[in-house]
Amino acid sequence: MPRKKPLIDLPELPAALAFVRSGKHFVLTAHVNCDGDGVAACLALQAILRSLGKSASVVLPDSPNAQYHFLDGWAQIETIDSQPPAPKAKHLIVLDCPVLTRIGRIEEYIDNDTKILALDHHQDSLPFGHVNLTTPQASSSSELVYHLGSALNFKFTPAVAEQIYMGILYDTGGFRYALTTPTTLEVGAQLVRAGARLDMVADRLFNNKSLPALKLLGRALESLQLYCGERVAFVHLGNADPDIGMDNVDVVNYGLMVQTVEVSVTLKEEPPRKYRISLRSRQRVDVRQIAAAFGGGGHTRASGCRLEGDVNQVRNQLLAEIEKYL
Ligand SMILES: [Mn+2]
Repeated sequence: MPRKKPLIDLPELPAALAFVRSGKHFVLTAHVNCDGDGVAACLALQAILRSLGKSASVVLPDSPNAQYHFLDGWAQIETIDSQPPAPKAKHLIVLDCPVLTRIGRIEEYIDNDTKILALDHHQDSLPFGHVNLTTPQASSSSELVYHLGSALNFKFTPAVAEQIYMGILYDTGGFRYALTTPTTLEVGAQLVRAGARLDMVADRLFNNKSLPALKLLGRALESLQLYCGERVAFVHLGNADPDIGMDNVDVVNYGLMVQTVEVSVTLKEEPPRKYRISLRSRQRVDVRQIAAAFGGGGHTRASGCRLEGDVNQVRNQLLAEIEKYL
């Protein structure tokens, strides 16, 4: 059957198609603390596989943030804790995850016979799958699911279009970050044509804070301080602050609203003396390299890592590394 030329160069696309066609039951998963892109990509790919007569379950290492509850298929998401001891998966698809160790207890699904398809767009993505549909050219894993679905001749329903649209919107900050490509915009247009309600999705994704989350944002912004000639912003949330997920408040993005700031950093303590660190940069600094210096990773403009110690120590360690790139 003649097929339209793909919008993106994916050398492993034929192998990914063969992988999908050869399987019957698929387990889909994403990294621990799965974000909006990971959830959306899993749900959309699940729907695409089911349309081919396959069975597909989304099983995540932990519960995703409830703010994505409006996505079709949300109620069927399973977490490994809700499961009896895992039967081994013959076909496992790992989405939005650069290294296999980040799937946490989902590893229990894997044995020597398990065939793995990795689908990811992180720059530091490792080819841990038998098939690796990975490229940093894609804005998001959700965008990759669109390309895979198109190659499978999937007819995008409004529900699936909205899942993918939300994943793209999440990872591109609403088509604003540098990883947005002309292809991403074309995919967005196709999804709107397929019935994605762009105003509804944007509203649910971006205007969706709980009151405690919004108040936490206020407290977090109170702690904002500038360093390195006002080029670095630090925000600190303590262990006592409610655990509503950093994701939920996007605190780190607010640092970049200060006009002089190039790098914005958020420290969330959880548990005491252990910090989850989010890094964002405006234009020049590759924060992925900064995160990598501490064993973390991510993207050029958005990355994360973890550090232990007292808050001043942690801040100074980060500042010393950031200064190298300013
Ligand atoms: Mn992603």
